[in-house]
Amino acid sequence: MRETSSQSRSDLSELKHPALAWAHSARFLTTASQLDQLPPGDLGEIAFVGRSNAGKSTAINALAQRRQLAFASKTPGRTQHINLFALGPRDAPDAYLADLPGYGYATVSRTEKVRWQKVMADYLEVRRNLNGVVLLVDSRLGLTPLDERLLEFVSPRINTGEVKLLVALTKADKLNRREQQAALAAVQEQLGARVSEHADVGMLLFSATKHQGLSDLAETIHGWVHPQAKPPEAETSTGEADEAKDLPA
Ligand SMILES: Nc1nc2c(ncn2[C@@H]2O[C@H](COP(=O)(O)OP(=O)(O)OP(=O)(O)O)[C@@H](O)[C@H]2O)c(=O)[nH]1
Ligand SMILES: [Mg+2]
Repeated sequence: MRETSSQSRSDLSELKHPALAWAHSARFLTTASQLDQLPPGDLGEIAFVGRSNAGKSTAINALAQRRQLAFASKTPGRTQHINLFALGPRDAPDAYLADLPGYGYATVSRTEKVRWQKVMADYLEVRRNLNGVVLLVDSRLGLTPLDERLLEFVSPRINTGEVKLLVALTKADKLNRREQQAALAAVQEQLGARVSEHADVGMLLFSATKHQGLSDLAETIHGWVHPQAKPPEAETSTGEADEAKDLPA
């Protein structure tokens, strides 16, 4: 398991970070309340999953550099559908990004919860073009039993290496340095018990407000869908961790 440890405010210039420029191309494609409404899986797909309020939509907005591309809200449970975004050149998209509904939202009815759990489990198990999962976890809460349950759904595919996993510890701006390190260590220990040697699993601290971890997040997901691409060059000179380099070709 790797930790992507760039914690300083990154130099976010697109020239230095082709993966960020790619992430900025994200645009809304479609929304689906059932799996059969999703477009055929012709392109690699990256799913953003996590508890309600963990910061999924905010992270997508930060990647896209758009305030309201994905609907972020103070009211948990706002993302009720699978929202799909396209990435890459306008005339030749090369990946999909999926914002999945958050779980653990208390006031949703039991019937709704069960229905959504089924949709999520099915999505994670059967969506063939799924390349990677970004699991967003509030850094103040760590991995909760619901997150572990979600990992159970997808871990068979993670353990064969078919699907990659990145755990992003969100809202890191709310923690001091020592608390951030403790949060990373706790999640690392919990994940360690779950993943096989074939799994491609990473984790990073993330703050949408401070842009912490943003370029590393972009580079990781870019590497998942462009495994053959050369890692972006310039950031080696900034001394930042280069997640994409570590990925298998
Ligand atoms: N301080 C801080 N607040 C954040 C950060 N990311 C998200 N938030 C806040 O957390 C709240 C929830 O964020 P969302 O992005 O809507 O969460 P979500 O995971 O999409 O939630 P659902 O759609 O309900 O599943 C919002 O008020 C955001 O402004 C962060 O990095 N730092
Ligand atoms: Mg959301």
